Amino acid sequence: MPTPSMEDYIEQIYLLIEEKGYARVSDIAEALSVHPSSVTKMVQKLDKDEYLIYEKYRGLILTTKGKKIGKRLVYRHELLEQFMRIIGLDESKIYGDVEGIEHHLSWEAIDRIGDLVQYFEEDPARITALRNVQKTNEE
Ligand SMILES: [Mn+2]
Repeated sequence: MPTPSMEDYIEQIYLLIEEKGYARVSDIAEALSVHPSSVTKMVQKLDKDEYLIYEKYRGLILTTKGKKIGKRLVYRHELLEQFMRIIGLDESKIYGDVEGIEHHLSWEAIDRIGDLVQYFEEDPARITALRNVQKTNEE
């Protein structure tokens, strides 16, 4: 299992490849606000653990294992953002809070949150009902 830090890298690399078709060390460093030398170190570790293949002058590609995990990590992040939006968290806090919790939930918790998101999205009246509770609690 990848550590939280490894998960952040795999997630970003997956997103970069999805968006641009490739992931350079400098792009990863910028996306994660870290020094390029930290990226190189981590990329070498991820290569060793077979999440990707890194060749210094040719860039990197995710292995099948890396792609599979990357896809799940991006899904998890997006699901948690949806969840935060449904519970009414202020938009400015959503990204930071998701980054803070995403590595610390079990996949079972993610699945159950998925059920909850689906429950609210199947009927917008449920969101309205929740907002009414929130309005009452504010008073
Ligand atoms: Mn994330």
